[in-house]
Amino acid sequence: MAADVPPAASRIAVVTGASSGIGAATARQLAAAGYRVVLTARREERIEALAEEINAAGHQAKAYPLDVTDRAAVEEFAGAFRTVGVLVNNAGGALGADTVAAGDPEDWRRMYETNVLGTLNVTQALLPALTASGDGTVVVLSSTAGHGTYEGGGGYVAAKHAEHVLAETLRLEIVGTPVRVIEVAPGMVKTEEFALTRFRGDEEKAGKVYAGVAEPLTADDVADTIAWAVTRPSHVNIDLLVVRPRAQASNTKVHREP
Ligand code: 8X3
Repeated sequence: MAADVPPAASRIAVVTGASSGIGAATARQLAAAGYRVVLTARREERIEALAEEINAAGHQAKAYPLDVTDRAAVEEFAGAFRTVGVLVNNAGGALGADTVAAGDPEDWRRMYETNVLGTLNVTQALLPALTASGDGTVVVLSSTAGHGTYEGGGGYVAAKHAEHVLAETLRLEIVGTPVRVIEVAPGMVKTEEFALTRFRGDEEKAGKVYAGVAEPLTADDVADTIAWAVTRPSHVNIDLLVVRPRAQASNTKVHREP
């Protein structure tokens, strides 16, 4: 870290989609690692409760309700910070598993908006504060769906590929500034909401995603990789970290016990 970097100021970590799953787990782990965590998500009650939990554990967290697709709200949010050390772009998700032939364009649009434009909005808005910290880190939570396709991946695979490209392009463009761009691409992660949201509340379909898989990754497993990548010395840039459960060799090759 450069000598003129104010240590406290470079230790704010903003996490989007912090109301559940990987976002919530990442917020807990970054707080435990010493960051002052700012939790953002649309669901205010959830992030308020998580902030209380983190503060009660002796760490520091604040909740700020935010819809990452609302550009004006994101800009207002960003205006509250002079410097930010870490931004974790986690908000997003999948809607539907239809074929390209049958996919609903509205699902595609919403996935592009939340995953890609959400990441774009928050990253653009906080980039000055990340740069001003003298030691900033942008994390983009993409997915193995951003690195290979599968049948029924449709708009989700397309959006995650776009997020991957956003991370790669940004890294090229800001090289020479004191900001790293880290992409974390998880494979099969069993969280309370991901598959359920994708299948619009259909528990049977959601359950099938993980059927017979002994140990899908947990939100904590992924948060652990994010916290590890973020806490490397500033000159070390983990460009891309792909993490899958042992039972998953590729997007389409998963070992399932009968
Ligand atoms: C989640 C991984 O395989 O459901 O990002 O697309 S997958």
